[in-house]
Amino acid sequence: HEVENGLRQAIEKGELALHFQPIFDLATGNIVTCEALMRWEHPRLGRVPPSEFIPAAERIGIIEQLSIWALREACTAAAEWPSDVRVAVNISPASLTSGELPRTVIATLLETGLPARRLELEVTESLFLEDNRHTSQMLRELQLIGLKLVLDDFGTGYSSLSYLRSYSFDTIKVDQSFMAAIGNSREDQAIIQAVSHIAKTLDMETVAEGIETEDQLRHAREAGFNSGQGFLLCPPQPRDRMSEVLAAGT
Ligand code: G
Ligand code: G
Ligand code: MN
Ligand code: NA
Repeated sequence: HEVENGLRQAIEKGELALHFQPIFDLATGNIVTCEALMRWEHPRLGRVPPSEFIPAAERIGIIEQLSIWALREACTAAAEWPSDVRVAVNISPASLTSGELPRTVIATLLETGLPARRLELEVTESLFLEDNRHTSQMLRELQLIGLKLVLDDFGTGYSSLSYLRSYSFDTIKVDQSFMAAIGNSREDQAIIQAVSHIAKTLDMETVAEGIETEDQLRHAREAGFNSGQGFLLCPPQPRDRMSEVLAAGT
């Protein structure tokens, strides 16, 4: 309960922060996107991981407020970066159900001055609602604004392939569990190659996440992934370090 009660006030008390993790083009080595990752420093409990407080926010019905906060913070930060890399914001599927998201996004882009083409929204596949007309219509509205939609944690949901058919995502981010043991798993190697092939055929980009070793990086490259993210390439960075990270180029 301390988590749930504390979370209700976390925004006002300024306890939430965004960190950013660069995503690199595997062909050029350039940063193409930075993913915003929420951090919460509770005064007594210390750092509470998102895997704990995001589900808590969903339970107590404030996930939409958290998403709006993250969206505004991320767009504000990105508008000040010294290059035109994109910023990716995680959107909990629970925030898709009210139908307000497109309007909120438009208002936030106007307010922060960030061009729509510099925003990506990541939607976690494993929590996706079943084939839902409202959801697919809203996702299309979001794309019409000019931003990109990323299907996050791909391969962990109940019907991964049918999401590709029902919704028009721009990018597939393959779940890091497929990269974890890639070096000695013929199965995982076959899966990431197949996903890469499907994505190319459907005109989608691919991101490999959870790249921690040179070997994993090589497998992602050889499978033809467009970009990669992971501790090997760059861990999540506090917001005030991003200008430096981006100025360093790569
Ligand atoms: O950064 P970390 O590995 O601790 O993040 C754990 C999980 O929390 C990830 O699945 C990530 O998608 C999720 N997460 C991080 N920040 C946000 C956020 O701002 N909104 C939502 N909905 N999820 C987030
Ligand atoms: O939104 P998503 O679930 O994809 O969030 C990515 C999460 O993965 C973040 O919590 C981030 O801190 C974490 N992460 C980033 N790079 C790595 C990595 O190389 N290995 C592992 N295990 N986790 C990572
Ligand atoms: Mn993500
Ligand atoms: Na993910």
